[in-house]
Amino acid sequence: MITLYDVKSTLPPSDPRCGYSPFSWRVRFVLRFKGLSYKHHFLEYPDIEGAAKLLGAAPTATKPDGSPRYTVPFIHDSTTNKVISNSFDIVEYLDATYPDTIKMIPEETRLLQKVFADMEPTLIGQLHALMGNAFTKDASHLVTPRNMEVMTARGPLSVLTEQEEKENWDRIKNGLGGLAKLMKDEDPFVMGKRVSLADAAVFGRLACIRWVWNEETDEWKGIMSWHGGRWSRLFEAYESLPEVERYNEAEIEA
Ligand SMILES: N[C@@H](CCC(=O)N[C@@H](CS)C(=O)NCC(=O)O)C(=O)O
Repeated sequence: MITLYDVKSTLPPSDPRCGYSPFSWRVRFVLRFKGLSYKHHFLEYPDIEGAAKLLGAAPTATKPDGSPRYTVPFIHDSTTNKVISNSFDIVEYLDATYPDTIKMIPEETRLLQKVFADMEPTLIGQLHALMGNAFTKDASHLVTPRNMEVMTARGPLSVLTEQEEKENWDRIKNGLGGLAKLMKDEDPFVMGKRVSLADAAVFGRLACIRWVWNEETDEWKGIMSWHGGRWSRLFEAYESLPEVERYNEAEIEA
């Protein structure tokens, strides 16, 4: 069984919106398309480094002081006893280890997938300011107090004027619109008819938006209608597949 380590939020794991990290959402998208079951384990920010070190998950970046930064997602695969961190490396590992499942980094597209995955946040537009602003208001209840403490210790959360909020949403709409323009209208996925990691990257960002702006909000309804409803079809493609996530409420509460 694969265990996926993710950031904890206050939503119960059984809530389909539960999921904080766009990078973990990439892996969840891939696991569902592959039909691989996984156990979802949630950590608060202060516990990520300890859990990663205990399992032997490698750091994925460096902090400003030069020390290693440990991040989620990382996975432990009990079948192979391997521990892998970094969403791209996890997907590459899953492709190699489960060759009978759909390849998310198709042959000879490794570099292209990597460039797309790395570029995705700038391609679509940064969510940072919008999310910070939401966390100072209606969405504050989504973040656990310990996570909030870490986030605010790193710098004050953005407070945006209505005009700035609008500009930030426009940037996201234009980013996604630019991508939509490059795709053929009839093609559901970045590579055309074939799903790949690039779609997981787009989906991950949108799933993170849906965590903060739920289905009832004008923001989410807007996104689902943008660009001919293309992004709602991406969600339908994911949601039409059988659920592969397993969670244990008792463990989550512990
Ligand atoms: N390149 C990494 C990025 C992962 C990442 O930035 N994860 C964030 C959550 S969205 C994290 O774990 N941050 C922990 C921290 O900053 O202390 C990947 O693709 O997996």
